[in-house]
Amino acid sequence: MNETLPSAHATREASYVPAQLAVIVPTFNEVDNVAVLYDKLSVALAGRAWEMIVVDDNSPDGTAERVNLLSRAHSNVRGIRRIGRRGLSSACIEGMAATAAPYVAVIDADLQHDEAILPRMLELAIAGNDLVVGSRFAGEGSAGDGLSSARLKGSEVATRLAGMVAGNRVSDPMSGFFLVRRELFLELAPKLAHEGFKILLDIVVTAEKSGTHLSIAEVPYTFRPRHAGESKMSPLVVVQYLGLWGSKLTGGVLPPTFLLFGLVGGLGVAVHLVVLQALTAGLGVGFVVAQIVATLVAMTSNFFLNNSLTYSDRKLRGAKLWTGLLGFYAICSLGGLANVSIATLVFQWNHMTLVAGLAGAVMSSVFNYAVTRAFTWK
Ligand SMILES: Nc1nc2c(ncn2[C@@H]2O[C@H](COP(=O)(O)OP(=O)(O)OP(=O)(O)O)[C@@H](O)[C@H]2O)c(=O)[nH]1
Ligand SMILES: [Mg+2]
Repeated sequence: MNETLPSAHATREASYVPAQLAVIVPTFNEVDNVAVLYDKLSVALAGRAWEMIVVDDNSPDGTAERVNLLSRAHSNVRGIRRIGRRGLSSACIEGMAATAAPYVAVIDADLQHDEAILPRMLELAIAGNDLVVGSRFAGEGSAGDGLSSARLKGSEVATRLAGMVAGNRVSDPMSGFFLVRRELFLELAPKLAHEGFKILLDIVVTAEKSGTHLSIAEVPYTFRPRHAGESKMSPLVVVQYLGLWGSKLTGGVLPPTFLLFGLVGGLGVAVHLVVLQALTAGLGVGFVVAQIVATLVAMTSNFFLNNSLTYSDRKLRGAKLWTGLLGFYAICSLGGLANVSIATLVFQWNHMTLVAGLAGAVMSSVFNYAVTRAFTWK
């Protein structure tokens, strides 16, 4: 590639030392943490060529402006500001793709991860490991006081589930603290799920699935309590994790968004039946009117749930929310037609009611998923 560069760019400027390590910091509302983290990284990585790349999803608390101030004071700080986007995994992916450093680490902004182990992690990567994981559960590592007992229990269950798809290759697959060779990351990047919170698990499973046997090292550390700001962990994040996990269980054949869309669809059936029952039995409304209202309520709740859960990374807001809802009604109505047509065809063919009904339901689910993904949450 270098041959094609104009000669002025082919050799390095005399005083310039390119970064050996890029530290990617995904942020959402971490205004009071980014400068403290930078200072701590500067101490931990003193004497090394490193850069910090903060990927901020346009946090309302002004994190990106704080990062700009840091960039004006330090040549090794850069900020990527994403507008109208949300998501931890995709932020990490975009940060990792934005550096020329041969080694890339990901660390949380809230100081829960111990930056002091980064030099050891880098040494292990330079020594030939593809992936080095900061682990709370290896050797002397511990979850310390960083997690409440309920969160610790949840984390244990999630780690065990992760082991089922990652083959127990790492003791802390839920860790958001790891270091990887940039080349390896770039190889895997097109196959990684952009949705969700758990990019490390995805990297391990995707590499194994594509036949790349990773050499993995772990460095223990003690997880600390969050420094400033609030956690973004929520029940939605847990359900999104189950979507990623289910997708990995199917060998990646079914994308996490399809599984979450299916889950929302299942809930929609329950909402429909409850509303239908309440209107007919409870309020004495006639069946046809009750069925129409129940259908509308279920479609509406499906839309808002998909917007917050399945597509939280590209959530529609403002005017787009309402045009999106109208489009969703239209697409789901077409999906209903597809359902009835396919079910009728199958019924004419084998006269088995349940099989025909199921074929229709599968048809409309796939239709609704594919078309809303292409038009509503594109
Ligand atoms: N860019 C970006 N960063 C995010 C997003 N959600 C979380 N983060 C960042 O990801 C890191 C981890 O998020 P946390 O809220 O600390 O999640 P956690 O560590 O699993 O949960 P706690 O233990 O409760 O802190 C932090 O640096 C967050 O600012 C997001 O949607 N976009
Ligand atoms: Mg945290």
